[in-house]
Amino acid sequence: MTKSKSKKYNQGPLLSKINSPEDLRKLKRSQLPQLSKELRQYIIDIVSEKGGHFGASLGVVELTIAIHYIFKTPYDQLVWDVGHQAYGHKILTGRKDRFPTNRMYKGLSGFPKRSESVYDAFGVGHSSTSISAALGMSLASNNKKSKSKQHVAVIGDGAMTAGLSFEALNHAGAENTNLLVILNDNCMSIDPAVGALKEYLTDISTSKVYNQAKNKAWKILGQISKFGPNAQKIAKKVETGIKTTVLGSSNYFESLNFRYFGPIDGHNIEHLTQILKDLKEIPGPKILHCITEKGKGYAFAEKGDATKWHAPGLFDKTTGKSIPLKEKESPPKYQDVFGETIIELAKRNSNIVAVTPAMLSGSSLSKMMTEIPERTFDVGIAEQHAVTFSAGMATQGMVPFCNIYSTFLQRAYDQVIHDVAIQNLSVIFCLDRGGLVGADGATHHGVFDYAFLRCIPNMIVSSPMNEHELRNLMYTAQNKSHGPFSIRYPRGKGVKIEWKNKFEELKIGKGKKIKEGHDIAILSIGHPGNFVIEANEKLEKKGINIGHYNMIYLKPLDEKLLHAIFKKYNKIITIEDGCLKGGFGSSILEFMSDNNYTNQVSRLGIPDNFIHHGTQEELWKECGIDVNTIVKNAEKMMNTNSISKAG
Ligand SMILES: Cc1ncc(C[n+]2csc(CCOP(=O)(O)OP(=O)(O)O)c2C)c(N)n1
Repeated sequence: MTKSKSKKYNQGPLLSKINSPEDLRKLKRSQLPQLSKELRQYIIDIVSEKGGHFGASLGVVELTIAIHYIFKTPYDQLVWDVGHQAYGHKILTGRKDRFPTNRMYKGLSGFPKRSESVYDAFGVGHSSTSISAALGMSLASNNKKSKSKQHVAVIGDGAMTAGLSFEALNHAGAENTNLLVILNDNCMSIDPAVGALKEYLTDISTSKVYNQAKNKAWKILGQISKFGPNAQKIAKKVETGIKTTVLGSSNYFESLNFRYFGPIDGHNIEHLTQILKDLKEIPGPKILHCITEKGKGYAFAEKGDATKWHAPGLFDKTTGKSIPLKEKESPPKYQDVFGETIIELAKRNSNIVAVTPAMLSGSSLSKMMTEIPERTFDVGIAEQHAVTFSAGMATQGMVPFCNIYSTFLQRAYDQVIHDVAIQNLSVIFCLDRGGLVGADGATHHGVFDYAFLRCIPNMIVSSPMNEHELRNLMYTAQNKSHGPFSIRYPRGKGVKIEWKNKFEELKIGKGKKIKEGHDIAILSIGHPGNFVIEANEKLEKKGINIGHYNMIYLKPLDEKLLHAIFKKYNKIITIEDGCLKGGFGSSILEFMSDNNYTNQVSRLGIPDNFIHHGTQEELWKECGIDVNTIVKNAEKMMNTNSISKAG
């Protein structure tokens, strides 16, 4: 881990003395509000200058302090869901001085990571895993007779909507373990929360009758820890009181056999610590419903657009204004080209619908939601459902564009095969954030999709090299029924300022010659084709003449073009921003073997290990798919005759 060479950030009188939760537990309870202020300010100071997730961590400052104050972490296990809200946790658990390196190359990870700290009980990044993981830990503790060990899962109302969370609640309710689920309810996912559970949570939080009864109940509960051995009996009585007087069997969590407590103000730290202390004495699965506010304590975030403050980029903390990157006129982001193009296509083709699992703004579908809401579906954090729902739509002749980040599609693999591909349904998968995504790191890189999609029968697998090709692929995919069709594009900007071309059909399975050459043929798929164009300029100066072929379709491959290439060039380089094992380069080796070619092939792509975080440029370099590595590889190849393989 690198230490930040940059400035020292003010830690405040209490925070400066805290290097572990042990230190925190030495504070008086009356000092915790002051510590909350200092922790919050430390997060604001650093995230405004270094970037990262913001609103979610500010919203759980009190919760974070209260949990570490009351529970004996790391003996007691604390599992964060998604983990984007765990900055306060990182700062309190020995990573305060390294926090300015958060999300930087070789710096702290932006998410909890077991290899980083014993306090990170479970590695995260994808949502809705916390209850399953904490339940697994709690049943393991039962087996090991560690009855006193506590297990706490902190999960947002957005993450609670996923099927995985429900599966875990369903299992946990039937087990007698020390499991506390803290529902951090801020009514927001990245975009406003959606679905019936949200309505339910709002009802329960605003019901007057319920809240009056709850307040009485809490008064009694506040006494529980003083009752010693009788605590359990008394808790049961209180619980029964709440159930029978107010909730009946209608409480969702109660009906799954959880003891439900709350809703409480998740920013009242004195109350929080008291309640957590009481809940520690109550055995079995419990849920504490906390109401919090995303961005709490930073006025601009509290008043502003919570979606923007989820991960606002760099900003001036005194004015709340974004700090724009110093750039001349630059090409648009691929995601925005997708967002504009789908509206254009949907206006021409009334069967087009857009589906997103909780990434409305991240996928640039917000504009379509405003303009054509009846054909735009945010289904919540539910990738499996998004795919099968799209399949259902397709059976009725709709043309679903199911937009899922490559990394999150991993969740819905069986749905892609079983619900879409086997039935050869025309679902168009737009896979955003393909390739190395940068600062979010290993949990978020979209590097496996080529390999896991190309082995599925009926599936068309494509990737555009630039904005025009993205538009043309989207146009081609919806023009007629092709069965499942994936279009995969990267995070960030494309290469064309004039991005809005006239639509043109890209014949399925047809690649493009970018440049004819004679020394080496470089075959690219997707955005890295642009690195090849840059590399070519350098190689020309070195007297190496390459041919460059942009395959566009990884499946079906343009075999006619490949035969021509394999006959003409002895030396071939493949490049992809996907995993080397089983991806584009592998498909070229298969073609070569199937057709008895013996050309020299070198494959550039993501090696067989998990790539951590950094800028995209740093990671492209680390993986050897950047311009310089292409140049070096070509030079090396010119000097060798044997078959070489990278990775
Ligand atoms: C499987 C999966 N899908 C999508 C995401 C992207 N994502 C990150 S945070 C987030 C919202 C989470 O909302 P919530 O659980 O309510 O937490 P909050 O940010 O409101 O604290 C989403 C959709 C993800 N991390 N994992």
